[in-house]
Amino acid sequence: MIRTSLTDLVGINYPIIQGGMAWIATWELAAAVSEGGGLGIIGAGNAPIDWVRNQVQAIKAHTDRPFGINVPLFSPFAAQVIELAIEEQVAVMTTGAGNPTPFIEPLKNAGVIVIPVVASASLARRLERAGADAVIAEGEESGGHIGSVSTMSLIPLVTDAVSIPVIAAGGVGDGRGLVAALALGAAGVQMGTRFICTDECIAHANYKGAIVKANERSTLVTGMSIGHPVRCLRNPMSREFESMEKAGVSEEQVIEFGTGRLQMAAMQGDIVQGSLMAGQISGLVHDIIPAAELLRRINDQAEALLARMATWAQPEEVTG
Ligand code: TUI
Repeated sequence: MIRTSLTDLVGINYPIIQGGMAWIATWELAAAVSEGGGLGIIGAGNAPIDWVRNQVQAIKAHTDRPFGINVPLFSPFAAQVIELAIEEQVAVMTTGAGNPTPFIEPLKNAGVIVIPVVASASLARRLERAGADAVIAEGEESGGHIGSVSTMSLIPLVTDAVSIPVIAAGGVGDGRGLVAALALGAAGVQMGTRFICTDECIAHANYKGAIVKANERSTLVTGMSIGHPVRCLRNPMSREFESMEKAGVSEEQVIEFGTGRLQMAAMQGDIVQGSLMAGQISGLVHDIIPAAELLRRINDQAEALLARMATWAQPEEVTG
């Protein structure tokens, strides 16, 4: 067992949490991750509040273990999702794509653990002061909406900036990634892309297949021109998006072109015209397995690696 300040804070077996991916991280995946000993997260995305409420009811019927809800703060329903987390006494609330300061106090007063996603050390510092219980530091290797600093640089910068637990995200897909994150000072990891390729994830088989097929050069970043960079797999849709941006089309046209594309890929399996949000770690994903098996595999790989690495440091030989 790898026990860290994250496993203690949340009450989980493995220091691994699942990313709150819109349209993809439904109760089925979240329940499987929580039952498997990690922290499952329901991704609220832009979904209306009734959808989120149904998801919470469903997961409660399938697991007694702690789980969380994620909401990107640009969702028109963000405030209602946070109210729901309070009402339903959800264990953990994670937020993305913005500054959740106004929501921290009400959540904490209700006993909800608050873990915002940050892409900078400065926001991490501000959120620690505002009462966040931990932060997820997400590097630009991640899929979906991203910041501009790599995980390798961001994690030590954030761990130096705050004393609350830091969870590393972006470019983590196996036990080596977990050990690397711990070495950089993190208390655990969040993985998104890797969890898409599990049996319980409801994402369309075509989406999972595209990730399994991908290599390290398969992703690109769209939406930079509208201040909303999103990493996704290269396909006809993202290449067209890229050329529209290069040609300097208007912000309205870019937004109109991009809207609804994630749902097309995740639900309908349209891997040509849909947006396949995924991280650079896609190249490392080779199979689709149950979430619990994935958690065990990553833990076992990390434990073996830690044990091996402990033998590397040799005491200085005394000579003469
Ligand atoms: O939120 C994410 N990733 C996401 S949300 C999302 S939903 C979507 N659906 C359709 C089209 C486009 C998006 C897809 N991917 N990750 C968490 C994250 N948060 N990454 C970076 C940040 C972040 C960036 C800036 C957090 C805070 C921040 O602060 C700015 C500020 O206000 O200081």
